[in-house]
Amino acid sequence: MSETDKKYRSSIPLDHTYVELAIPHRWQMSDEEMIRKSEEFYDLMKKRHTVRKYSDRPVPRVIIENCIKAAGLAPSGANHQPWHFAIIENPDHKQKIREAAEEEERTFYAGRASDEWLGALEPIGTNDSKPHLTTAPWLIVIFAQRTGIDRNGRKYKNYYVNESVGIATGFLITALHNAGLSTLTHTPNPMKFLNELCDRPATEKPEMILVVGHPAEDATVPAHAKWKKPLDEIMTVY
Ligand code: IYR
Repeated sequence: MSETDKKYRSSIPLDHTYVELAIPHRWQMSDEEMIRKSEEFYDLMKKRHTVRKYSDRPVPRVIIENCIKAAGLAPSGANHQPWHFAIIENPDHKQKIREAAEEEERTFYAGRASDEWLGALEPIGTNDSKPHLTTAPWLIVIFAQRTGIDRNGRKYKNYYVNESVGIATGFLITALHNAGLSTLTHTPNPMKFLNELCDRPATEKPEMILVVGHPAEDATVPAHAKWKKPLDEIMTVY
């Protein structure tokens, strides 16, 4: 096994055996209780906004760890859990990420993006300046693992990688919001520089940077972001 494979191998058991367990947890709720819980969760999620301006108030690492543990519970293709979360608090490291991201963004906003794309971003008010990448206390770089290396050094394939990482990211954003934190899903384009800056192998694809912290005193949200499609537009009853 190469040193790189050794470094990135996973503890995944790949012995292809099927074992059944009694269901480990079962809710015992009345319909009324379930209705109330669904309403309460909707109210909680209505309070989530993407925040682009952060205070430098520190956030204890244990909160980030707990939220990543929750994200790690997400369902995934064949339960391969094809994700890795690089968490960054070090100011020099955040500065390096900011510089590389801003360099990519400058070319994006200066013409690499189509006029249609830039037009779509106008109501969001984004540009190539990304100060939140250094002011927010934590950056979480989310990597998708297209393949993995098992403990014996054998390469294996992952399945439904985008879907799995998308679901885990949703869990993570929800867990951070529930813990009283704000986030920004930031997608510099392209993002290959993150492999080198986070020391992750080429088999992993950086999906996004999640900026995590508390909003700055003068933080605002774009009015456009508070428009949500009504239920009858996002749902059809058959
Ligand atoms: N990556 C750029 C552009 C961007 C693209 C979309 I689609 C957004 O919803 C927001 C921004 C940036 O982060 O500025």
